Amino acid sequence: MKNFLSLADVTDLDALIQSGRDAKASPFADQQLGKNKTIGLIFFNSSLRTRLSTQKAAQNLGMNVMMMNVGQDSWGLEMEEGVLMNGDKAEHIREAAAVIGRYCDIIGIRAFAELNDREKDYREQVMNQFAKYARVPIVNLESATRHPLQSLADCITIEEAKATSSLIPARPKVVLTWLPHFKPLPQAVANSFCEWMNARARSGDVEFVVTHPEGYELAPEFVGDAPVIYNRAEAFAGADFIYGKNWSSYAQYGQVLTQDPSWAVTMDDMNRTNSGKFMHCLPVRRNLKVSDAVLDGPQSLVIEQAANREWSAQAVLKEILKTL
Ligand code: SN0
Repeated sequence: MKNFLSLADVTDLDALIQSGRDAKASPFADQQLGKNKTIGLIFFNSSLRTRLSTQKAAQNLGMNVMMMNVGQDSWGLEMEEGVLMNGDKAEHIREAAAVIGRYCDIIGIRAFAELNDREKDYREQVMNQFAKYARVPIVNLESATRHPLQSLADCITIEEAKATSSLIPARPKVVLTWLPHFKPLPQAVANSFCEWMNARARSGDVEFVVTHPEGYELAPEFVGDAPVIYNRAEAFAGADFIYGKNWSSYAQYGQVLTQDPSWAVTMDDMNRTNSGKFMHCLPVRRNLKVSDAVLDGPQSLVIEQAANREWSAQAVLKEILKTL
């Protein structure tokens, strides 16, 4: 694997999921692989799981880890080409990426959607500029449009649940449901989840449906062939996994169109599923998006899902290290 920017960088998804599960069973089996190799983790936005799980995964592989918060610890970075740099950004991505690439064997980058200009966000400028100028492999730690390490952890979590519960069928029904929130959030987690679940649906490993209020349609390239069911109760019926996420509108880009509290997931909703499990990438705002009872009950997989971020990062770093 040369870069890990999206699902397109994965040649064998089944093998990558298995590699994550193998890492979980035997975390230090590849300690020599990353010896004397350095990963730089560059954050333009806040992080809890991504930061800690990627650091841990790299250390499990014997790597050295460096971290930086752009803007706080470093100079503000200019991403545009050919501009007069007389604003607040003191350093250009051309130099910054090239220099970080000289210190690091792999660079992980988190740069959320700004949610002002759809064309700009969906062009993935930050990720692409790093990939262009760093000259070392780039790992997406959540970009403007995707969060593939999360999606891989979600795949691992679903396969693990299938393997450990006789109640979950071989081809479970997985439902992505929109949740209410007062703040405009990126579409990245939902986009990626669709991209990866559509692949899992094509290989016969899940049945995948999406439900959200009208106006919250995701970009067509991410929804793909997944059925979109506006009737929430209909979508939840018979579900084995409910995957909750808030996102802002793609059509009316970055807007909060409704905060309808009836879209928050409660025990009444879970009781309408097939003894379904609840998933969320975290952070989650309790009782705004999901009730305490759902998060604290046996149906919640959110902590295991977050734990699996370590193994998804380890599987990806291992694939990249093998090519260095
Ligand atoms: C981010 C998002 O993309 O939705 C990161 C998820 C991994 N989530 C948030 O920004 C939540 C912020 C909030 O105030 O609830």
